Amino acid sequence: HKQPENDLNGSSVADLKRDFLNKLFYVQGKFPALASLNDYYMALSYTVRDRLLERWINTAAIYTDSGARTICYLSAEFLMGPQLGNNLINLGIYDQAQQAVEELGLDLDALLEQEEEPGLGNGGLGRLAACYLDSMATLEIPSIGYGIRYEFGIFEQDIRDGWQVERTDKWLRFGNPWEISRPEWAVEVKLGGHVDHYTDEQGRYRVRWIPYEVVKGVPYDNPILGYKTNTANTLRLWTAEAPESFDFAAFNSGNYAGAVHKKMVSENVSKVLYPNDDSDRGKRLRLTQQIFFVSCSLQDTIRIMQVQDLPLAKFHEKFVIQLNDTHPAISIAELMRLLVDEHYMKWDQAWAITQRTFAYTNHTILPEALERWPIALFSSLLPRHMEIIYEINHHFIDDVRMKFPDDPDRIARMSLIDESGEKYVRMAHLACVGSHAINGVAALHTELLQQDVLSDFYALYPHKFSNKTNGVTPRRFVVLSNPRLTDLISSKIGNGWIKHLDELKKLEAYVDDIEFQQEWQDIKYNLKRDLANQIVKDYGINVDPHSLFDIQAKRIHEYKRQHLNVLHIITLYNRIKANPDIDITPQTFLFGGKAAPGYFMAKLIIKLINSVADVVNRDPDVRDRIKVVFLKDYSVKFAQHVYPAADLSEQISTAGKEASGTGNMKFAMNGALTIGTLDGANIEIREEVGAENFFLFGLTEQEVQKMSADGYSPIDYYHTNLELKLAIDRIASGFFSHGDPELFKPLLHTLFDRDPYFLFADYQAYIDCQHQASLVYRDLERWTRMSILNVARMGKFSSDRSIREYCEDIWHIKPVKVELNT
Ligand code: 26R
Repeated sequence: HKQPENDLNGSSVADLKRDFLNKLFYVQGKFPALASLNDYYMALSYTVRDRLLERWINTAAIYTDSGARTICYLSAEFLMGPQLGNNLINLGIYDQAQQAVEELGLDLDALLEQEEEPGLGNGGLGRLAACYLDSMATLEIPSIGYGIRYEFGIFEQDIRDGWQVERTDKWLRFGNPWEISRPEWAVEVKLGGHVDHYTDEQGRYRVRWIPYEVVKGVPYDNPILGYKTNTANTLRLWTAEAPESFDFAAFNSGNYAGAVHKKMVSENVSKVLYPNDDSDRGKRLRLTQQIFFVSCSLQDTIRIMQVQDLPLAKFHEKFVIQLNDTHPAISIAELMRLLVDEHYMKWDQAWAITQRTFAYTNHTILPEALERWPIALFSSLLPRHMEIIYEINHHFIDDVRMKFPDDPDRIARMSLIDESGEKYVRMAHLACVGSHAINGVAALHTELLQQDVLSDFYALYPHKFSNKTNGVTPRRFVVLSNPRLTDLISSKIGNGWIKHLDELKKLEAYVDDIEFQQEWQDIKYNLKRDLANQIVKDYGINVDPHSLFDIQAKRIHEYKRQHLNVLHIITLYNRIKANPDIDITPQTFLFGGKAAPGYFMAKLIIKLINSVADVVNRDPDVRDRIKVVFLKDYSVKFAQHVYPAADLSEQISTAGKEASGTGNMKFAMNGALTIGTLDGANIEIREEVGAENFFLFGLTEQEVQKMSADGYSPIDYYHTNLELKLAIDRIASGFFSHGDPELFKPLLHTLFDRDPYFLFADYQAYIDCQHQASLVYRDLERWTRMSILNVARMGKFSSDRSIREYCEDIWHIKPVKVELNT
């Protein structure tokens, strides 16, 4: 598979310059005087794409020729972030490209800023999928990511009068240079209608699903380049289109023509990403999206088997399919349907294959985020899948009965169908029954799955459970985001750490080196100054780069407790008002994150942050000692400027609620210290960096449980803690809302009434811990040593480590080397 003779592969500055100008002329159709920044961005992107195509094509060829075992990562979300910079890094041509564009009078940073990122995800789960693709390619693991090519990704966030306002994300507006469509591999997906059970001419029992409508799925392929390897895997995203013609013959009886004569609304299916990450019960279009991308992807895997001449009986040997939460869990019924109905496999054999194929990752134990679909909706959209799920359930309940005789309560609890009131399909139960592996995303989270949310399944299938603590890719979140820190680290310990993050340990040798500490501080200071400059530009607010940059950046959620952070800020403010000459460490509080458009309380928290910011930033008594800024439209692209500039990373969720967190890792890898609870991966981060290098506070998960059980009374804290009372009263009085005491009432009411996330219970511990952090920050040398040690000890949290664990314990896949033949 030799590349055609040409010079599109050169990585010298001269080659890049020449091809860049070629792309500008022949692809963008512009000469330099007329070219826009976007034309330049496109020209450079196409130049880079040429340079990865040989790897991409060779990788596909080698996988095909070798029939390599492949992991399919099924995810409704892939939050990829901008591609150009990452591809330059992974190709190892970043510096040459920088020089090439510079010699043409352009600035690489400006071109990188031009890219509209594909925001095809909400937050943690979607970004984790993207980090895992990077690690799988870097580790040379044959893999395909399967998802949806949403025409509109996560909404853009604007702030008006302190409130979040959503705008449509038209990320495809100026074209996407990274994707290649593959219309020849389009497939059709059936929806609605009814099911016929009949006997064919040979007297065989057959099932025929006559749909109400059919949607066509067209794949768009995106290259996923490994870091300095020849491997380029594929992210295959499906777009929904109306089928040109309907294949009536396939349903082989003229009677059904009327049933499919419906006007198609097909394109709607992949139109927009659902921006909820809490709950969206019973949205028909959301279930349609799930079956759409799942069916397209499974049909695609069957096509691949056929191309490689493999019998379907070996499906589970060729493929392992990882379910990124339950959003693709309908796969289990869909694979059964394809094998049994369309390929006439016997049920038991199909079921054995299905169970061996799937593995399920759970990402949340918040009850409201556990997916369940009303039976009526489910069977009207997926009548055949409903039948299959009943059949699976029937077999499953027999198994449970065998192992636990005379235990009807257990059967009711475990059934795939919730029959306690309105009937629902429980997607997590389907995922557990249909998979051979089930994992949580941090040690505590897995523990809670086993002891609590999925305890019945743990009792039945203990061997299926394991923990896979999340990780993040150091390529994007250190090398690309923080080149200055990268250079300093590499100047001391070489650059092996970029692929083997444990090597960061070698930095510990320099922790007492005064010169190294100084360079470390200078870099952090410069990064903070850059962010400060951006903040003046965007918001007209001056923040002091010498102040402690305290950052909370993540989706807005009550369980993540951005409002606890606000209570601390108000407390500092109150102290200043009571004693304007008080000696406090100057501190800059930065927030970033989106609220689900329908999540009123989250939106009110954004309004509160902005309202407090308005007052604090303008009050002359404060004398600029504390500043508060809400950074709008937080995205992967912007995050890359935020993590490097942080001193203190806020990871303050109620213990037991945050499955893992991954932002916590990205901050720490960039030298931020963490203030956090014993929740999710915080626990493991603290274990790695050492308790003395971590600001810990708050109730443990067990204490939270106990308090809940014993009856928690938030109001008692309000009445006994004067500073807490003052902070709350400030809000309640209307001080931050132009005298309106009504505005924040719903928020305060939840706190007084139930405080489901234990803000009041954790308030004092948080205030004390913040105080401790602010004192340490005054000793800059001590802080710097802690910062260095945090980075040196973050090796565990590379997504490479996570992927190695998945490969060894769940997927049983080994690397496949790709050679280039030019
Ligand atoms: C059901 C639907 C509305 C929905 C629920 C939840 C859609 C999306 C979500 C997002 C959840 C599952 C999510 O992003 N979870 C996060 O996964 C990260 C990666 O594992 C964790 O780090 C993080 O703690 C967890 O909240």
